[in-house]
Amino acid sequence: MDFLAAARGLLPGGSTVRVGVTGLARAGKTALLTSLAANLLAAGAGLPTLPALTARLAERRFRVAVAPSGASGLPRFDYAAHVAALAADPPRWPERTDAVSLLALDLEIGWPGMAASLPARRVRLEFLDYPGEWLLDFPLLAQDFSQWSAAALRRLDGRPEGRDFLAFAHGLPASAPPDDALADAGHRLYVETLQRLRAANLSFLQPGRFLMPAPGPPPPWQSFFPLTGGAPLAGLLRDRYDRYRASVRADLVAPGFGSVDRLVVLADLLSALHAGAEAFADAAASLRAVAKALRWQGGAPVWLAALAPWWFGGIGRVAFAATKADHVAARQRGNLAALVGSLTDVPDAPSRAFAVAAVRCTEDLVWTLEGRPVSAVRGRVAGEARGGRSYPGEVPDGPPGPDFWAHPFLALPDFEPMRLALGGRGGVPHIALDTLLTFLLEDVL
Ligand SMILES: Nc1nc2c(ncn2[C@@H]2O[C@H](COP(=O)(O)OP(=O)(O)OP(=O)(O)O)[C@@H](O)[C@H]2O)c(=O)[nH]1
Ligand SMILES: [Mg+2]
Repeated sequence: MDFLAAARGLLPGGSTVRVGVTGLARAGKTALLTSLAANLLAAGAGLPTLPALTARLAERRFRVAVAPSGASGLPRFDYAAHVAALAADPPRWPERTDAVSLLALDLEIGWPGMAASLPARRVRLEFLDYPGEWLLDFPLLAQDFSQWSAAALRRLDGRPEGRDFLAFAHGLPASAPPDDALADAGHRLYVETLQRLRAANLSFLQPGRFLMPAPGPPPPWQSFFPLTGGAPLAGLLRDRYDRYRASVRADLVAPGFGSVDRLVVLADLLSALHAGAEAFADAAASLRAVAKALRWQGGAPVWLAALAPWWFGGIGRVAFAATKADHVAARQRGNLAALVGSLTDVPDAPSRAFAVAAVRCTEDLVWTLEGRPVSAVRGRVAGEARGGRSYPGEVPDGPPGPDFWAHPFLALPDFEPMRLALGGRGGVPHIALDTLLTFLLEDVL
């Protein structure tokens, strides 16, 4: 694998490494891609923005440029707009994004020592911004309509967010006809339910495309909802569910996506801890489901690897990363990485857990609280003139037990990004992006 990757880089056209970056809405995908690009470009200009990575390169030549889009059919990641937002005065966070986009960088990596005069290797590094909601559709491929419906309805049982939808579904007579208007009405109520559950900080919400639709007008077969029993309407919903799954499968093998060689799964676990036991359990369940879908790669069900070779066939490395780690003090970040690791074990692929901050907004400080030193962070809270200190509390190093939830946990202020030098050309302050990149690209370097 290492040899092959290196050998491909010797060819005149160079090699391409494609990294999928995924995570649920607000997990931090856009911030991460923007910061990776800014810091790689700055490192290519000789600045020490990614120390762990450049240490691997020793004294070799290293150049980085944003690649031209060529004939690619995928929308481009709008790097210029995102970095301009971070570099503005006052700094702004990048806008929300949806659907898939691609960021491509061209790397030139020279040879060490005596070989330094040989032509440099060229590697195209492609990052694919992929909605995590869509990843949560993979488990549906292994569930038929009645299994999915039973599970989805069970989940809503007794929840206020699902009251209107459940009243509708339970009110349908056994003779309900396969009627478009009925299907549409139920679908609308079900989507509203999912939106309310998301607002209540839940994250294991399926089908993912109901919350993060593919671009373009919604196809009629997307209008379905979970329903048990033998009404003729259920037959129509089953057909539509099957069509939905066929489309998930087709997306997976669409040539535009090509093959993903590496995957980064981002999770905002600090917000989940902050939101409480139920939100955390749900976030943990979605991460486990994703890790489980990846586990299928090497073993059963093999059919999934055959159907979706680009996701499941060739992923060489998987990084699971807890984001926004600048909210907690240095000593807590090891625990945060351990917490992600405890939820995501992928035996068949080299995988590692990280705690990262793509855009570091704080600095560490030691604070004396009731006469005792505690490690805390300090940063500027959005809308406030002065910097504030924050002591967010202890991060557990594994799924927390009932004791943990007895105390309110973690203040998570809305920090403003630090001011950037040179309009972003000096890089973006971060935590551990260099170790993350070094893990992903070890064999390429
Ligand atoms: N403190 C801190 N906050 C961050 C960091 N990264 C992201 N955030 C916060 O999280 C928000 C969401 O980040 P995005 O990068 O837009 O997340 P996304 O996954 O692209 O979200 P969608 O485009 O909505 O799917 C940002 O607007 C920031 O408020 C970070 O490294 N540190
Ligand atoms: Mg985004």
